[in-house]
Amino acid sequence: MSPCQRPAEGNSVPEPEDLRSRNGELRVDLTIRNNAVDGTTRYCYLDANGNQSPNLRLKRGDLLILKLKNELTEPANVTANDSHHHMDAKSKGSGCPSDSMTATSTNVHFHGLTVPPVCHQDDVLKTSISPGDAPFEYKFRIPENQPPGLYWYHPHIHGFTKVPVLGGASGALIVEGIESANKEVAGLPERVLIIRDQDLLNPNAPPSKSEPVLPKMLIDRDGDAANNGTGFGKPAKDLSINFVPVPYPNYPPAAIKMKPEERQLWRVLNASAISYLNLAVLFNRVPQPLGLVALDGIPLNQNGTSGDLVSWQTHLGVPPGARVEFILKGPPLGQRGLLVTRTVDTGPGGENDPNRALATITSSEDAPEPRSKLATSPKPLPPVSLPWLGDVTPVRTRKLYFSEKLLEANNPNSAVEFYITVDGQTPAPFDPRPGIPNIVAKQGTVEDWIIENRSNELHAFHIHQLHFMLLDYLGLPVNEPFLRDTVNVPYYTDRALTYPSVRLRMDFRDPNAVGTFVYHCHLLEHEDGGMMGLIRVEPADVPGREQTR
Ligand SMILES: [Cu+2]
Repeated sequence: MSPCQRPAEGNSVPEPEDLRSRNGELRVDLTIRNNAVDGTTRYCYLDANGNQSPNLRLKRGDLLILKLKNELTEPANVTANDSHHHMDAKSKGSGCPSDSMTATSTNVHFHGLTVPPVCHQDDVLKTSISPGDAPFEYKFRIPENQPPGLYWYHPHIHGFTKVPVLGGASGALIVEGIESANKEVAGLPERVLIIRDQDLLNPNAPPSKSEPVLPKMLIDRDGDAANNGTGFGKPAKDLSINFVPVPYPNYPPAAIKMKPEERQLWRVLNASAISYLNLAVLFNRVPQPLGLVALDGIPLNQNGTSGDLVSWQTHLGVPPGARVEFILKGPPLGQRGLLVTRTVDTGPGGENDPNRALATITSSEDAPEPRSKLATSPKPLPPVSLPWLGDVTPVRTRKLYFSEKLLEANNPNSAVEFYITVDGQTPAPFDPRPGIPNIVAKQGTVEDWIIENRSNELHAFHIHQLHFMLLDYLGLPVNEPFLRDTVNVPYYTDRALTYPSVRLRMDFRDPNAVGTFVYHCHLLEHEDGGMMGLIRVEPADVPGREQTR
């Protein structure tokens, strides 16, 4: 029997099983498995009861003990791009330290958590678990100062990240207590929605008859449908919502039921390997207000000055890896809503992310309540102990840039290398072996980083272990009152006078960020193709010696 069963299209959106900490501890046994279906490979995390991708729910300060068993087999759809990163599988054993990074080895990255980048916690550089190994134990505490919100887990073996994530290897980790950070969500029922992408179920189908006729479909260098800039046509990947597929070409929506005009907190993770989302909820085709309260796990009022901040938007852009948490008021009785993703212009070199439906929202008095509800009268969170990042003077400014290179300059169909380069260094695909950091920072400091995009497609900058503040976007100050861990960087065209960029304030103050870890593009075929760099955060200067710097 295939272990990674999936709901049928058009099904109601199931809620992932909740695994909650008790008495300050959550013990979880997960097995990662895969199976081939129609030329693609599904992946799943299964808990001891066979639930796929359970929600891990912990409070600040709780201990997570996660034992991971690897039961992977060789996937059917390893591409050239993935296999050219094959490393010497026999050089060192598995566990950690290990450099046996193969298509069947695995590990876990806890995206967004500020836990140390060390073995058995959140290291992805030296941790590799092979099939047949004894269960590998992850064990760490959710930091007391981790903002409450939506985080997630997924494998992070360099060169082999896209295939398992595209296959469904991802799940939510929720740090409880968002209602303590923002009273506006107190008492609301909450719903965890994980949007994943996957290989097209109907790759050879013509577009739906309801769509305008487009010029010939183009294929990009990765073999996906290239961005046509129209909002229509074949997408690069299909999407699913809590594993209910919504396949091209007709996008039969999944189903969500709500009580009439009920307010709920929707916690949405874009766990796609490469697909961007631009979410909207339509009633009678009219976009409804979405009350954004948190982004990338961080409450919008994180800087402490804005009270119970709710930012009302009609659409929310969500790059791969990012999260949005928003208040939605359901449709009145008798009206039907539609959760959609609007088209994202990924650039001339990007993939096609067209308009498509994800789920219908129907209202009825007897609609079941979501399983989880936020506390009605929460205790307020203790104030953040460190000064607001926006008020701290950076010790330096660095510039990094995303770029791409055809391996054969005159052959547009040749393989592509993907780089993220510190300005002044030589562009090179990420190589984990030498272990020489591209950047050395010091704990206790903050730095400003300018991230440029010198390629003609979007990239999503992500760094492990810490969050950053978005200072400028395309040269314009935004100075957001909250932090992110993943940010879109607009694409370059040769009509532009300068390379598009974002300016970020990087926070190296937390001692948990000491160590060696990575930053990369969260479009996983770019990451696998080399768009990753290494940073070492050194311990703070010994007190009393600081003046010698
Ligand atoms: Cu990228």
